[in-house]
Formats: sequence, structure tokens, C-alpha cells
Amino acid sequence: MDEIKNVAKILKNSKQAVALTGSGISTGSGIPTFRGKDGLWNKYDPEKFTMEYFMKNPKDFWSTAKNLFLPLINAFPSKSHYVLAELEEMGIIKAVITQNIDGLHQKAGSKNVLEIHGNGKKLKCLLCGEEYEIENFIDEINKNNVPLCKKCHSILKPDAVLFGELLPKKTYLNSIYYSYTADVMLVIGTSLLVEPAASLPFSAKENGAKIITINLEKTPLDDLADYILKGYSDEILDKILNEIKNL
Ligand code: CNA
Repeated sequence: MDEIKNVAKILKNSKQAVALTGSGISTGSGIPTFRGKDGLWNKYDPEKFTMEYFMKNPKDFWSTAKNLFLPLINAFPSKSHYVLAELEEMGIIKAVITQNIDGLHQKAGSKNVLEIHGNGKKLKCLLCGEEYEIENFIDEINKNNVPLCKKCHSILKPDAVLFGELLPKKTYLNSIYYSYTADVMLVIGTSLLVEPAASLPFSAKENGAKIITINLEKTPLDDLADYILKGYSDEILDKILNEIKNL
């Protein structure tokens, strides 16, 4: 409990607090993580989520990918997403850097969200760059047809970053900026096994930020973190918010 109180004080007194989130924050919304017992990689082959596979086998890609991307349409934010949005509204959190592609931070009300792995609810034409909402292609995708651009008829890719694809440049540069300028970084629900996101908290620490991790398990950051809060992010963030409100 003392740890929660201390973290609440640190956040309340911060000038540039930033959150880095991973798939663990969305488990309360019913979206599984990649790794772990119930992780998506136990069900689907990660080899099918490479740029190369998509380009060579778009039909097969979509017949698997639909199981990951279509459920995002009707997902609702978890308590954790709402707490981060409220902390931003209170002027405490300045940015949420997320590896998630589910759009739930924005749905909960967060404004400054850096989606460094893109957004799985959007589709992008690789040829003309036109963007679409995936919900306009549900029937096509469910029929195992490859969604096609309405302008140039080329194949559409989810606007989520596939393995072997570059990160969206401006968003990634912004995430580096926020990591280097943060005085506190909350690192929530990420195994920190995916680069370059995994390095961001180390950059923040190097520049003097206090690091607070919230995770069910150990992470590679534990030796460096100032506070390691073990448990469900929904419960821990709710406690932190209540503590901040009582300060
Ligand atoms: P990961 O490697 O699957 O790790 C998830 C982490 O979350 C683990 O360390 C768990 O211990 C932890 N965790 C799980 N549930 C909770 C919880 N309730 N509270 C606190 N911690 C919890 O996922 P990462 O995000 O680290 O990996 C990055 C990948 C996952 C990115 O490329 C994402 O695009 C991708 N991904 C995103 C989503 C999504 O958008 N919701 C879902 C699945 C995968």
C-alpha cells in the first residue's frame, strides 16, 4: 500500500509523466496477449504476420488475420484505459505510447496516443495510400475475400505494423521524444520483448526518469525500475488514481 501511495505522490508531482503500454492492459477488454498461456501465438503462427507473407499470400493472410482484427471493432476499454485517460485529463499523463493496435486508449478518451505499431481497426492501400475503417469491409473479410481499395483496387493491409515492416516514422520519433523528456514513465502490461519499444524505458531511465512497472510477471526492466507493482493493471491503476485524488 505504501508503494501505491509513493507512486501516487510521484505522479502528482511529476511534470512530464508518460505511459508505455502493451497488450496486458487490454486483457480486461477481452483481447488476449501475444505471449503466455492464453496468448495468440499459441493459436496462430507468427510467421503468417510478416510483411513478406502478406505480400505473397494476401488471401491466406486475411483468412487468419480476420480472427485477430475483426474482434477489435466491438471491444470496449478496460478500467486501465479509463484511468490513463483521466490522468491525462487531470494534466498528469502527457502522452501514452502504446504497442497496442486496438485503439482502446482513444476510445477511453486519451488524446495524445502514440500508436507505434499502428492501428488494427484501419486498413491502408499499399499502392495509393488511401485509408479505410475495417468495419466497412466486415462482410468481405468474413467471406475470406481480400479487401480491395475502392479507388485503385489494390489489396488492403491492416494499418498495424507487421513483422519486417518499418514503424510509422513520425509516431516513433515522437515516442523517442517523450521517452527522453519524461520525468516518470509508467510501463504497463508489456513483456518488453519487442524492439524498439522495449528500449524506450531504458532511454527514459538514462535521462533521469523514475520508472514504475505494472505487470503480472517479471520483466527485463525489473532491475532498473524504481517501483515494481505486481498484479492486474485494472486494480493497480484504480488504486493509484484514488490515492492521487486523496492527496
Ligand atoms: P506480450 O509480449 O504478449 O506481453 C504481455 C505482458 O502483459 C506480459 O508481460 C504479461 O505478464 C502482462 N500482462 C498480461 N495481463 C496483464 C494485466 N491484466 N495486468 C498487467 N500485466 C498484464 O505483449 P507486448 O505488448 O509486450 O508485445 C508487444 C506486441 C503485442 C505488440 O506488437 C502489439 O501490437 C501486440 N499485441 C497487441 C494487442 C492489442 O492491441 N491489444 C493484443 C495482442 C498483441
